[in-house]
Amino acid sequence: MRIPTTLSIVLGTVLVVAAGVGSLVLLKNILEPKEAVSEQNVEIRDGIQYVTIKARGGYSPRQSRAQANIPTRLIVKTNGTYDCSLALVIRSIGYQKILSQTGEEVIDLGNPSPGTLQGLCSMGMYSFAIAFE
Ligand SMILES: [Cu+2]
Repeated sequence: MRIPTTLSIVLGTVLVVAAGVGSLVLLKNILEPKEAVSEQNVEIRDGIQYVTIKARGGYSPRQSRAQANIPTRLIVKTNGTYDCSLALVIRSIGYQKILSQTGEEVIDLGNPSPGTLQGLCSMGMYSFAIAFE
């Protein structure tokens, strides 16, 4: 019965390691809520700043920080979105549109001045804000 014993030790070790990794991932998700980090949705590529917001059951992240006075595009991503976050309004730039249920809407914001840009669903239930600094 040597081989089965070895096999069960190996399997046991694999299970313990897998459980350990699983709890670490769980712990990491608890300790680092995604909402807390907004910088990850802002990137500058080839001199253009892209701010990405997900729209589904509201907008996320709700608060973002970006640089003012550089060419900026807002990307609003939908993915099987059927709620009113599809009805996007950005009053300060006179923008209003019903987005497609799955896709990416690219909105040219020009070179935003310092200040806060706010997006809302058409009835004002859901919102997001981007602080340009
Ligand atoms: Cu709404």
